[in-house]
Amino acid sequence: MTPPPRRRHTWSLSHGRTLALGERTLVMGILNVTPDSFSDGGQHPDPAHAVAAALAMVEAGADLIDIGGESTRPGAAPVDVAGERARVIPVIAALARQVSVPISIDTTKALVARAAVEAGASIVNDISGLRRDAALAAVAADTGAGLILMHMRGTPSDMYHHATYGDVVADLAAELAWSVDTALAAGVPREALVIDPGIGFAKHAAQSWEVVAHLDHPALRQLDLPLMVGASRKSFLQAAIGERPAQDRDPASLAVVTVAALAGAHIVRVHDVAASVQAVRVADMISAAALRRA
Ligand code: PMM
Repeated sequence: MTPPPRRRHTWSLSHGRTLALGERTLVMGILNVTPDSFSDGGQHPDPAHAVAAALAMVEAGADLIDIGGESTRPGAAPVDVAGERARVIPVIAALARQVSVPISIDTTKALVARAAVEAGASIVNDISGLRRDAALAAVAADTGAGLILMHMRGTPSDMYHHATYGDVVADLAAELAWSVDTALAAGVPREALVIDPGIGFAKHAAQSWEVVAHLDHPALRQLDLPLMVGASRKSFLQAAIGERPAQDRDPASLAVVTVAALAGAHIVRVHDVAASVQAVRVADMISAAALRRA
């Protein structure tokens, strides 16, 4: 087994920061401050509780923290700008004062993204790949924030109606290319961009497995951008391990983290940070050993 050599990038973030990508696999810890996320909703009754959870993830080795205030669970109640801001901004502001790792805001709304960057976030994570709110690209352009462009179709409530593909990875790469072009046209520098195939979003389980199996697909590599992969606790894992509640899917999530790191992912987005840090260190060792012999 010879993993593909991972391309190195310098990720340009707001507040004058940069992050080296590709030297080792980075771990992004997930902090959902929602009452109803499928994997960890309702865990943080107040901002102090959420901040403590984020600090524990940093202590466990998280390289980044991703904070979200709107559940992406199909059928979840929508939250308006004011409601989403009220959930995430106090947590971001408090956390930014206490940690040096970059904070990312998981939102599709430009107004939430701008407030989050002003409060100290340096990355915007848009699961819609600029399809929900065109103004979000301008926030990244104006503030210099890093911008994660994830692939999905439709909205979380109707996305499975759109899950028809020829070659799922080639198709999602072509649609990510649209997101990339849209970001560049709005003035976001290429160095600010990271792409994400959006496992589980507008993809049935078999399609998500196909994405996991082909993260090194030429169509994705041709985009020549850093790759982030998020499979943690997602329902497609149940095709392998049987029906289990989300919080019991961490061992399966870890197996995908390892595969993604070996396939060249630059960042993995996870709930179980401590275990994932060990898994990516193992994968990085294997990659380095394989490349020495290649
Ligand atoms: N998955 C969820 C939410 N946001 N963002 C990116 N970039 N990639 C993902 O795979 C992704 C995401 C799903 O919900 P969760 O926060 O409960 O894992």
